Amino acid sequence: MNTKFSFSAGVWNLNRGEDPFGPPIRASIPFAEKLQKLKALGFDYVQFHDDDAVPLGVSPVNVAAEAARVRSLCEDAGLGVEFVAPRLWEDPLFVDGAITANDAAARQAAMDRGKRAVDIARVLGTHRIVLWPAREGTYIREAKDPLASFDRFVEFLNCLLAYDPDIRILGEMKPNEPMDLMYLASTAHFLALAARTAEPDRVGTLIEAAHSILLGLDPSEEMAFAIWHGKLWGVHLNDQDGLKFDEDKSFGSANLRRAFNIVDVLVNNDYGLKGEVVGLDVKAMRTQPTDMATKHLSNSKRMFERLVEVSVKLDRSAINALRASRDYEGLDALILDALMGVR
Ligand code: XUL
Ligand code: MN
Repeated sequence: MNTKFSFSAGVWNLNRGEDPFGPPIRASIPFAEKLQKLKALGFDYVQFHDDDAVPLGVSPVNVAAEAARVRSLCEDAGLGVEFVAPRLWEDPLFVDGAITANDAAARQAAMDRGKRAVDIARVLGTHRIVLWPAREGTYIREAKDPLASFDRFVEFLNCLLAYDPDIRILGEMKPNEPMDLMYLASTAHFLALAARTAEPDRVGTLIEAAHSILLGLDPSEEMAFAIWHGKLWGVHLNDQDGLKFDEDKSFGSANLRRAFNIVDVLVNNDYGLKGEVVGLDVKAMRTQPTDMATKHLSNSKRMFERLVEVSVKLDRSAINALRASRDYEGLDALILDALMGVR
């Protein structure tokens, strides 16, 4: 059982409130100030996309120096870097996907971009590369050959694994958005693909709660399955109110019991003891003004910590007795009482 956790968030979790239907409505927060805010909120790590850390305009000879400057800013703020994620979805070159694009030149550019992200990660002091394969799917199924696409995934992963012997690749899978039809919609798909790479032991997952929910699955069960494989190397906790767009709501705000089950699985299976971090991929509501647009982070962290207390306090022998007598109504009531602070 582990009850001591480290927390992280991405620089994108302090954003300007833009959405697909409206422009930014909050002032942008300078980078160093974001780090200070995260530290003040009790966070230990920060997460980056490759170009959050080193903009694409920086010439290749200066990438390492710029990454070193970012590392010192993080160190000055008292934060470590949890991971770097190559942003393989924005460049017009990746319009048809990066890893699975039909155009070989785009696939080569994706590998080059992935290697650049590894270079940045090395300087920032992390061996975790998170891969959210955003455009690796299709709008219509006839557009790509699925078997060739799976081969291309393996080729991409093998390329990065060969490039650096220390990195770990964490697939963060999502079933839809921005694409209608994604390849490898679930964690289980990615784990099955990982087994076909050159080094399966270096390919694992980061599971985002909202992504599991969008898939119609329970996140705690997806996380348990990854833990069972020894491959839950990161989490993005948040909440999601049904099958809509990816909402990134504060953790526990839509379904408290689902959040409890996530925490309970992490607590009871030693998540964190090998350096795994609790990431909170939450967005402030668009209505929040700048000075109040950190409460999504503090509320999510507090919710996690309170649910750890609930998990620790649960009467496990009572639970075992209720399981043994198959009194699942009694078990249901015990959990609901615990969540309401009654037991
Ligand atoms: C997308 C998402 C990303 C990844 C990092 O839904 O969650 O922010 O976490 O690329
Ligand atoms: Mn995420």
